[in-house]
Amino acid sequence: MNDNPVNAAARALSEACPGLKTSADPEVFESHGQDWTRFRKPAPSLVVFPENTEQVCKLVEVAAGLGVALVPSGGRTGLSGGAVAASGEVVVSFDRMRKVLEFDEVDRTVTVEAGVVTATVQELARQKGLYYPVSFASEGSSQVGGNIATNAGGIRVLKYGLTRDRVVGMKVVTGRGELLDLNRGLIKNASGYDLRHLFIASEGTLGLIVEATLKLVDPPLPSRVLLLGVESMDALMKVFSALRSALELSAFEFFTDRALHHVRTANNLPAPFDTSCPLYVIAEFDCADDRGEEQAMECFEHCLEQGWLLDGVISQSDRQIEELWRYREGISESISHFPPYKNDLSVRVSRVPEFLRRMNALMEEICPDFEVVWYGHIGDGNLHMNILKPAQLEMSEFESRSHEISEKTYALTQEIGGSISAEHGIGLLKQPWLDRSRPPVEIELMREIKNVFDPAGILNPGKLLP
Ligand code: 2HG
Ligand code: ZN
Repeated sequence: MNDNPVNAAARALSEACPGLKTSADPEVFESHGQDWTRFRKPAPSLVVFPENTEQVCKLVEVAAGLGVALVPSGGRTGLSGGAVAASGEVVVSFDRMRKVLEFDEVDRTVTVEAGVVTATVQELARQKGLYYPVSFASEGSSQVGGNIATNAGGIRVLKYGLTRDRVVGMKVVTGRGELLDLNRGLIKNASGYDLRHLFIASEGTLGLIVEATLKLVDPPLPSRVLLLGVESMDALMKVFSALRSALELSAFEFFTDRALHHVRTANNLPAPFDTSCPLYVIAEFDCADDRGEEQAMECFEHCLEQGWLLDGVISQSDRQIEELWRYREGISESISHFPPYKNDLSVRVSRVPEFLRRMNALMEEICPDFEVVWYGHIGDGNLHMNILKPAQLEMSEFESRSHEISEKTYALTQEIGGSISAEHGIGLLKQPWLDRSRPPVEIELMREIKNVFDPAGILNPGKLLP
């Protein structure tokens, strides 16, 4: 470690926390100093690996005293730079806090440390005959603490809600080093401000989540998946209404022909059916018996007759369900090498067609030379817009063009009453545009809240808030 002031502070921090595992290995800096975004070079001064809550409390207390900035780090699958340490911060990894602490059969809850991987919670629920419904492509490496810090969504929000809806208890260490034990697994708790919800989606700026109690649900009924091709957004919304009234939908996702092209090329997948369509829908629904399938087929026929559908398939087995989902779940990875400039936009579901129509016109006007790939959780009004970097364009030039595009995209999103982040968070990358989603009075209140919980300003500085 060079002896500049940042490194000296990191060393002082490590000396004041005996027993705390640390690493100054450049490879660990590279792996733990960033998330899945590739727009900032990782440059932490130290990576620390606490093993229990006491160590986290001590660490925060010492860091606050020394004025050392901490960047909490989970599975590092974030897409907004929320876990990037690019300015000599100390990264706090939860990789060594992976204990499943308790399963309560009566409460139907599981209590885990922050570093437990999402898929582990899903598997544990399954073993207990229950279900943890938060599901997304990075569930195999994302961690519970990170899910809570960003209020992770995914593909089953339509039926089961967001991570926020699963958290019934949480232990968190504030920027003052105090340990809060919030809500304690209660269903009803009308005793004033529910601080738990302040920490959900706070992106590590108010406290470090060390433990969570998550509510599980009944196991889902057997399901079926429809992969459908449609001509237009208006037709897609009509199909959504029809399916929603006839079936118990657990997911309703969309992607464009460009997205299909990339996911097929990257994974060598066959065309899902003969007809080429501009837009595709993947809908999953509960289907306990033959009657469920009949209802789905009747609805499918009705949509075809109305001219809303161009083509489609229905899964015939669990294996085919997995195969059909690959067309949607593999998209993000299939374009990651470009790299893409990501946008995670949300509008009210009723305004999706207008938004997409106006966005497409805007992209045509301001960046006809860029390939724009759309997909997302359209049943929740959440659209992922990925702008792909042309191979010959320098990264810096691509970033500055993407910023210009963001200005216009977010102005339109604001006009439509939407949000510039639906489920990926604001982080470092979207921070300059927070005021496109939140009015000045709210940002000021957020800043005051930040000061209450983190008066020394050491928790994930530069993220979320200006
Ligand atoms: C998804 O829904 C993820 O696939 C990633 O949220 C979105 O790649 C993206 O932009
Ligand atoms: Zn998503």
